[in-house]
Amino acid sequence: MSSPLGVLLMAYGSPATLEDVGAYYTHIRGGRAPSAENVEHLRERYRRIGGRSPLLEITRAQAAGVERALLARGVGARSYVGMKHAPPFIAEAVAAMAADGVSRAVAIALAPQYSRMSVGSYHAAATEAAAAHGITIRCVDSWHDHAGFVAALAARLDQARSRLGAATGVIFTAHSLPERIRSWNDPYADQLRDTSERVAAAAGVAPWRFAYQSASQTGEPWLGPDLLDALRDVHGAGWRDVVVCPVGFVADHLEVLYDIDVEARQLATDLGLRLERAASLNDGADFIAVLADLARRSAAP
Ligand code: FEC
Repeated sequence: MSSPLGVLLMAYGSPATLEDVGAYYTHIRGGRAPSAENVEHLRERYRRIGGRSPLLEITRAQAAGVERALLARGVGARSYVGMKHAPPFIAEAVAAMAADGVSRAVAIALAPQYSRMSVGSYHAAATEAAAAHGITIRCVDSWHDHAGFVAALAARLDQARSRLGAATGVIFTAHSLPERIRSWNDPYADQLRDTSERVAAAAGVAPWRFAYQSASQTGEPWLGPDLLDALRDVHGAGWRDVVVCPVGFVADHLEVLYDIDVEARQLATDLGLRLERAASLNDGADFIAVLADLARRSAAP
């Protein structure tokens, strides 16, 4: 019997407990320990979302869903979850594949728009680990324009708008990155705009804007405009309600549950703006079908 196709889903990673926040933050910073004050500040954000992020659990549910969807289409597959900044790390997931006898695999970073700084580093980790185990791996580069992905986002957006009124304006968001990625001709910003345009057209939205969220304080400029400034701006322009629709994230986690649901919502309340967030794709059947399609297409000879 031929060995199953390995499907590696890769996501950012999150601390398992509040005690792990310091080590996690140090890993994100490339091994440089943050100040005790900054660790405590981050810990407080996790406390505000219930003490831990649901990211690993959701990524595991997505992986189980993809495996089932591929098997249902006659593709013998086995799925694995690897994280960038916390256990189970990408290298551990690839080692598990090798132990299971997987010789060919597809890797999908759960970040739809490509940046060398984000998706590029997932791919580097997966490729290096696969080479060490003699596994042939294909990495899916970007899927910001996948029709099923666009439709799944448009459906969540529609549901959120129906809670406010059909004429509601929308702010699409994604994680910011340092502005220096522009000097690399990085496709990230263009792909974000492209996804936003497609979702706006599919859902028949007007007016809409795009804003970045979750920028870090690293001492260098990050891509803007920031979501909080965009909220002030649309309020100034006369909007009275708004749907925030994250197009760069595919799961509930800290940046959605805190940065939008707590921080942005608080500002909206202070401004007198009604805010709804489009639900995350998580392990919704429509999104699982997208991941299965990406895996199947990339695995094709
Ligand atoms: O739920 C969770 O526990 C994980 C939430 C989480 C996600 C996420 C996604 C992205 N990040 C991206 C880039 C950066 C860059 C830095 C950076 C820093 C942090 C910190 C936390 C954090 N990120 Fe993150 N990110 C998540 C969490 N991120 C916590 C550290 C505290 C802070 O600054 O807020 C700056 C690194 C440095 O300091 O050198 C750059 C990008 C994504 C979206 C793509 C992806 O999911 O991979 C890009 C989820």
